[in-house]
Amino acid sequence: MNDEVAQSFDELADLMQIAGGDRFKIVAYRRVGDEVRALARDLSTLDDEDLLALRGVGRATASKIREVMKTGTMAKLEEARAAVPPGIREMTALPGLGPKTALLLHHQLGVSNLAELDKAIKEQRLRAIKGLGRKTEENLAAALRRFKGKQERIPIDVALSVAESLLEELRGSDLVSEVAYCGSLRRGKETIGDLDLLATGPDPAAIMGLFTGLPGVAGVPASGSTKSTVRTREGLQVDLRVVAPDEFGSALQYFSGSKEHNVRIREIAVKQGYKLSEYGLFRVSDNLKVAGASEEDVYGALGMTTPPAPMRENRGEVELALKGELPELIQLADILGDLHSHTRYSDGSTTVREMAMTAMGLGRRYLAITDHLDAWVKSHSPDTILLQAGEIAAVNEEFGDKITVLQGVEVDIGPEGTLALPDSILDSVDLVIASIHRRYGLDPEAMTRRVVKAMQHPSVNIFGHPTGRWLGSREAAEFDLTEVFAAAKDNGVVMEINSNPARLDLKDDHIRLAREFGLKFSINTDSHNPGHLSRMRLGVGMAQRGWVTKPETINALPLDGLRHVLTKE
Ligand code: DGT
Ligand code: CA
Ligand code: CA
Ligand code: ZN
Repeated sequence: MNDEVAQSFDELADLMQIAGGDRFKIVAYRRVGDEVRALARDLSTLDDEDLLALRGVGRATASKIREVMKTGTMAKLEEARAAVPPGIREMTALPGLGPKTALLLHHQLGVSNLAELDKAIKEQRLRAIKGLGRKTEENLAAALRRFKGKQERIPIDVALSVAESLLEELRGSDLVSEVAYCGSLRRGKETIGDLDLLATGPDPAAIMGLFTGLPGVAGVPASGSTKSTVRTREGLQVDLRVVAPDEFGSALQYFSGSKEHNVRIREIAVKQGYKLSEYGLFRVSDNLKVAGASEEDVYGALGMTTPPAPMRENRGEVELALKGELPELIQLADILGDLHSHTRYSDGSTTVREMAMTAMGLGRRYLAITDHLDAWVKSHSPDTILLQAGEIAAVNEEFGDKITVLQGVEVDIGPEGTLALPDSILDSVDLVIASIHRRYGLDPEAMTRRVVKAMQHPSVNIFGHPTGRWLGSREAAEFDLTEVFAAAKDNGVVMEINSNPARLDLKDDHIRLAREFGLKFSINTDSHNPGHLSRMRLGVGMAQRGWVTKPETINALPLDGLRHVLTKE
């Protein structure tokens, strides 16, 4: 609460400064901001007398503080927001560009948004202004480059945690009756362009005030009475729309996308004599609204079951929904264990016991430790495997009724398709993941031969992070997926869906192809520390985008069923 109030006063002071308001008031508001921020107690615990005792707080200011606490904004702030062009406010979100400079640029160069600022910098027009100079121009150019870089697509894990903290703030307010995220995040895409939030509540303008003033907000490119756009500290752009309760479902449907899915659904609506928009499903003949409050109502009125959001890419889900034959997708709650993790025996951060305790806390019934043991075995001795087996046995002794730790290895597939550990070791462990970690760039034929050969090794259970893609830095390796999937099927090798947000490998299209071959999947976290163990949901999201069901997921099996799969009959 204190932060929110302090920020409102900071923003008010910034805006008044841009607009050329009373200097004494501006200084006074800044002081109130500082005072409130420095307060040890939460504002909500202060009575009027306490408030008035704060330095620089008189009756008028005290009532402004109360106003922000009650509504999330204040009339004076809204007035100031309306008086300053949104582009100028956006400019002040740029590090190193305060209201004074923004105003100077506006008056001297006619620059009134970031795009115009970019142009002015490129034309070297800033350095000519008295009080700015070449150095400031260069600094702002650098800040702008960083800022633009941040506007690129954001990894899903970052977007998800931003969305969750925004949702928590909004849910915590009496102003908000219902709030949800939609767009590509709800569909579980691996990267997110911008975040789309949807809310309902009796006073939309007050929700907007609350939203644009949230602590994580670094800039407000646009704000209106039912739609605002903010930029968070992480550089993520977030749209919030407030709709009426009887539009929440149709708006959720619309803004969840994908666009391609929506186009199909709207065609179906038209064929049936309806018109579908974010405001609801309307009968064309008399404009009667037939659905809108929930997504199920909308799809139901069109004679369809509701496709889970990750399926909504117009890849055949519409036809299945019309027939009522949508698959039951794997859910996070179905996952019983995790089959890929690392400890100090290779590049993990901690011990078998620590990893097991965290996995147990997440409700996992089994955890495979799959260290890269080739280096150990080379530099120490094959006894390493026994040493680790002993450690695992002790942990199983301690926690055995709650979680079972399996001993596995993640073995490197060499350029020729041979495995980097002796057969005696591969034979002795519970499970073998074979992965490529080096030499991704072989020509596609050589890559295919390499992978197929590895699949044929009788000890290999799982093909780890199959294509080796690393989002933003390494493309998927090129090989013939159909040949590899066929070989995996012949040899009982399971495909990994790796939950590392930089990998998410296999990806949706490849998963769907693998499913056509009848392959099974293991959704793994590839954890290198205990914190990684909770990224399972990212892998489950990717599995859902590939339409994976529970029977296709080996780590949804109880332990004895899993062991059966691992022994390959
Ligand atoms: P992103 O933000 O690039 O990761 O992807 P989305 O899917 O979140 O796309 P976004 O934010 O542009 O729009 C959110 C949803 O709103 C989108 O999935 C479908 C809907 N939408 C937006 N523009 C259009 C449009 O022109 N036509 C239709 N049918 N739907 C749209
Ligand atoms: Ca979006
Ligand atoms: Ca959007
Ligand atoms: Zn690994």
